[in-house]
Amino acid sequence: MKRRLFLSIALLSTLGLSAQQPSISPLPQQAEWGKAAFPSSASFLLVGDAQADADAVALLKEHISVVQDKKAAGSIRLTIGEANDKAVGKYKKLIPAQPEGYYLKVTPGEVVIAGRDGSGTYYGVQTFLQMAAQPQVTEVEMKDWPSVECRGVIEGFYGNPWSHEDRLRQFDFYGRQKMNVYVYGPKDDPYHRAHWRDPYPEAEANKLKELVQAAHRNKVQFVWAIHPGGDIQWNLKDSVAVVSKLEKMYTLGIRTFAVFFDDIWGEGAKGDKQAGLLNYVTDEFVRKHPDVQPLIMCPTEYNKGWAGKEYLPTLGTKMYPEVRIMWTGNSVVDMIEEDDMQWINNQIKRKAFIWLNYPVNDYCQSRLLMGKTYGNGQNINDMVSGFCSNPMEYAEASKVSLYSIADYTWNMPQYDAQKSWQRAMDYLMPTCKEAFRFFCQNNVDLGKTGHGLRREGESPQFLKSGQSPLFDFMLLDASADALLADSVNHPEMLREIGPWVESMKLLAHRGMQVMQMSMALDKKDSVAFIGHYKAQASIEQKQKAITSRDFEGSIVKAKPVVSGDVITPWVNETCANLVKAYKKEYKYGLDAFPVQSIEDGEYFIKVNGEYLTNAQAAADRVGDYPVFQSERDGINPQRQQWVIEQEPKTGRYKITNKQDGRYINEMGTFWHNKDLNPYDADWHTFILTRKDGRWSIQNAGSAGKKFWSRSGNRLGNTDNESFIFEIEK
Ligand code: LOG
Repeated sequence: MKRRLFLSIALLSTLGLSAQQPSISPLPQQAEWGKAAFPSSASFLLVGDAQADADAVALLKEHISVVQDKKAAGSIRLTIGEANDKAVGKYKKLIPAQPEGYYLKVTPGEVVIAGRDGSGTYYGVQTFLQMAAQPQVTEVEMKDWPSVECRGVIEGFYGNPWSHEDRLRQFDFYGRQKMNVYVYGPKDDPYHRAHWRDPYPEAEANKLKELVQAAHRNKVQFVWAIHPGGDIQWNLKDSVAVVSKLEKMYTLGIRTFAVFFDDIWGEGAKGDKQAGLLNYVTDEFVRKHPDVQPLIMCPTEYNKGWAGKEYLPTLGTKMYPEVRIMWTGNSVVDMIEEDDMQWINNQIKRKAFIWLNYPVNDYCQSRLLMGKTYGNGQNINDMVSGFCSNPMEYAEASKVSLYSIADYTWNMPQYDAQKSWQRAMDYLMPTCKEAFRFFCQNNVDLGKTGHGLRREGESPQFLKSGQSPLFDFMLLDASADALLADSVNHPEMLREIGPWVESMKLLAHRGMQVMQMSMALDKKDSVAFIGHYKAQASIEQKQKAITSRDFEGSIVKAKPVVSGDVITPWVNETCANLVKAYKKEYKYGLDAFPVQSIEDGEYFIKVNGEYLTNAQAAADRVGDYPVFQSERDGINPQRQQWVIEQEPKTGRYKITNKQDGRYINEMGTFWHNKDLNPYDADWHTFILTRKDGRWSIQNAGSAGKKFWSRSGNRLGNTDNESFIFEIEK
């Protein structure tokens, strides 16, 4: 076969007729393509279908036309089955040895789909169906198998859990993309975490049961996780409570379970106790059900940054070796590389099960992470026991990255992040490709966050065309319109990204107004300048009013930001600079601009005559706080001097200490560590209001709306506005 195919490829290419090689995703491990074999409208005579994996056969029959009569003219023989089935006996040696592998052969008169096991056959069918989606099915001999044993998704974020329909759509998608694990652990499902001891109410239990069946139909293991660490007591009663909850979940059809201890402290965080519980559950539950898989656990010290000396080795030595241990990498949000795997595997004496915190956006909710999935090592497949991605609460939008997670975990050595990203976008929005790609390119970076991950390449087109930015704004506007119009074809996607699309449109309009401000200033037309300034301000108001997930009971209501790394700051800064330039030359219309309540400068901040003082100056320290002191500091007066300046981006005020430049955060604490906790205008800025000669200082932006108070000898927070601060030169 091989030689014949080779010959025909050579012949075809000399004739210039080489057949279109279908693009299969995930990329198969080995494939030799030939010429067109038969039209995909062909009908098939099935052989072996009675013994073969039932899900695989059902899937196949859903998509192809089948004839019963052996002699039906023109039909193609399709042989299907697993390694030990008689029907595929002839091909047994050709089937890859790896679990879930398959052998697929297409010739003009025949198709063979032979799996190592049921999943293998199922994946062979998935590949064949991708080939049959082209007008012609192409000749091929293929051997394919996964690089990573457990590949998939962990619904493990804070915020609105996915809906039932979201999950059903996910499972179909995982089946098609050959992902085989879904871990259920939404932080805000009360029966997973806060009320882990309680059983699900009947209606919810029934829905879960339906989900489990849908997952299994798609060859996806449904893993249910319990998160007991917040209030667990290390006694028999609570160990029994865990087991009996798992027993209940078992009756819903679940066969793989996980126990999470992330984001807790105190008693629940003890490694030896956790290991003891996992061993107990293994003895009393897992080993009593032959069809239950070994447990998966998420440790408390789940990344290197948080790992002390004892905790992980304790798990490594005390917990049964079959228990799989999750790991997020060198930090909470990190991409995974070979050295990192060596380190953790050595600590825990087993292969870590990766919990990749990407594209999860629960800690940067204003951004959608639609960019390329890159940065994971391509040689770690044998060092992991699983690789799962924690996505966004936006299920459909997450598929851009999840598609690549599937590509990466199925065929790790040949993973191409850029190509995979492009295929993902086109696959998800086939009727609106250009606009969707453009949208994704403009929603890439996370901005500065406590976790530090950044994503490169946002808005690559911006200001690069050599044309006026007006051109970029027109493109943003037109793409937004195209996407909104496409909501008929992709209602789920548009429901999720809609607020960002709207925001993108308004950003474009605002950008256009700012361009006109600039032109008005050039022409010295103050009336036009003020007109466009007001227009952009009112668009900005509209933009700020957009809220995602604005429904009753919503756990997270996000304020969308588009191109938060490139275009949004450009528009803000350009606008602020134009206003500054205008103010220098013109008097007309000045009251259109926000009033600056206090001039930029250096001030003393006092309460009852006592000075707010930076007591232990040190530019690189975080976590200490300024205190009130009755004496003026005659030696280092800068310790009591505060630089107050208006942030052009937000119009609010930044407060830093003159001595060491550290800023005060919303808790009245110094927080300045350029690497970990960079200053962020959206977080650590304040609103200053004056009444009767004294000031109130209010948190703003993401820090909420509390007012500063005095609490003992330091700053505190209160809900009530009080004008207690004296701010003086
Ligand atoms: C949580 C996770 C959350 C993620 C990103 C783990 C193991 N736990 O910091 O639920 O979605 O980070 O915010 C986490 O990652 N804690």
